[in-house]
Amino acid sequence: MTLSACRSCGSSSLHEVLSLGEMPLANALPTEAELAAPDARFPLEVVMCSECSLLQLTESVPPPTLFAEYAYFSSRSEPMVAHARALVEEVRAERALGPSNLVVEVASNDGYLLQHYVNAGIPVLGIDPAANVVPHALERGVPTLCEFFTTELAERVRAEGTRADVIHANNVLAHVPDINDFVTAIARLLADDGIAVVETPYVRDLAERLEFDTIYHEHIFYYSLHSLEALFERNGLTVVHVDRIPMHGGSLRVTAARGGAATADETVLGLRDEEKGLGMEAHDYYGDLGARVHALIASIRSFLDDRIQAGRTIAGYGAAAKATVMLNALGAGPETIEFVVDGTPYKQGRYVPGVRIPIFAPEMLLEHKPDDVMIFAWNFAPSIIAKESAYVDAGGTFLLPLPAPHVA
Ligand code: JHZ
Repeated sequence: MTLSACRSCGSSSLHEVLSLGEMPLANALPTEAELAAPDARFPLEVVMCSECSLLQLTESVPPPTLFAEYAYFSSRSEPMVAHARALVEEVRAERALGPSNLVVEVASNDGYLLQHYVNAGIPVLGIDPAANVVPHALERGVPTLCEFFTTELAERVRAEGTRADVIHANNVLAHVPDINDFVTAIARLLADDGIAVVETPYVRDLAERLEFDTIYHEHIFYYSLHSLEALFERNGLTVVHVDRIPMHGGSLRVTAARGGAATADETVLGLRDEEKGLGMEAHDYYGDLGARVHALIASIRSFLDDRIQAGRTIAGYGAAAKATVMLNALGAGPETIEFVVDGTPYKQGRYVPGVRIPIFAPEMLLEHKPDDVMIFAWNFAPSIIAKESAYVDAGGTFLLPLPAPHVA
C-alpha cells in the first residue's frame, strides 16, 4: 500500500478493503500495432479511510494518461442519452431555466447531456479534457473547453464574469485525485443561488451486488452519502437533496448548494439514517467484501468453463471499462471469450487490454453466431437484449455475470 493519507480528509487511518492485483488500464485499448508491447499494469487495491469513511485506491495514475485521449463516448449508449434528456427536463423545469441562464457540465464528454439544453435554447459550457472526444461535442453545437476542471480554471472562467446557475458533474467525482480542489472549483463557479447536480456510483450498491468490475484505476473513489457530504462541506457545498438512481448499477444523484443558507431535506436525513443503521461508517461493513468478490470471480470462471466443456462458443457484449476488469480478473482470453462486440467506432479493431480479446462491431454476432454472449455492459442489459433480438431469434443466448452468473 503506497497511499499514506486519505485524499479527502488527510487522515492516515487507512484500512485495506480488497485487492484485484495488478490490472491494465481499463480504457487503454491497444490497436493491432500496439500489441507488440505489453500492456502496462498497475496495482488495483482499495482502502477505506476510517475518519471520513471514503473508499479509495492506493495508487493513482496521472489523469492525462487516463483522459487526454478517451475511449468512452457517452452517446454510444442510448439509455445514457435518454437518462440525460430526462435529467435535463427535470432540472430545466424545476429551476425555470431560460436564455439568460448558464448551465456548465464538467466531464461533458461528447455533449450527450448539454445538447438537450442547447436544443431548448439555454446557454451551456462543457468542460472535458479528452482531445479526441471534444470535437464530437462541438459538432453537436455544444461549446466545450478542452481542459481539466480545477480551481485555477474555475477562477479563470469567473474572472470573465461567468457564473453557473447549474453545474452538472456526472461520473467524474470518482475520477479526480485532487478531489478537494475539484469540489472547491464547483463551489467557486456556482452563482450564489446556483445548484450542482452530481451523479456518482454508490458504494453500497457495489458492496451489496458485488459490482467489483466497477473498480478500476479511473475510479479512485467509491462514495457513500456520508463520505460525500464530508467532502462537500469541507469545500463550501452542502448536499440539500439525494436520490438513489439505477444508473451504472446504482448511483447517488445529489443536489448541492453553496454552504451557508442551504439545508438538507428529508431525503438526505433519511439516507444518512439508513447508512448509520447499516454501519457504513465503519470498516466492518466491508469486512468480507474481498472474500465475496473472489468467490464470485471463481464462480463466473467455472460457469464459463462448464459451458465451454459442453461445446458452446462464447462472445462478449460491451467493451466497457468493466469488461477489462472482469476479463482480467477471470484470466479469460480469446480461448474463452472469442471476441467482444461494441457499437463504439473508436473501440472496434482494438483489443481488450491484458487479455487481448479482439473488439468488433455488433454485426459480428449474426455473422459468427456464437452460442452464448456474456453481457459485460450488464448495466444496459435490457436495452442490449431488446436491440439484439435477431441474435436471440437465431438461437443465441445472453449471459450475465452479476450478482451471480446466469442466463439472462
Ligand atoms: P458503460 C463508464 O464505464 C465510463 P464503462 C466511465 N469510466 C465511468 O465512470 C463509468 O461509466 C461510470 C457499449 N454499448 O457505459 C458502449 C453498445 O455497444 O457500461 C460502451 O462501450 N451497445 C466514465 O465503460 C459500453 O457498451 C449498446 O446498446 O464500464 C458500455 O459502457 C449499449 C447500451 C452500450 O461503462
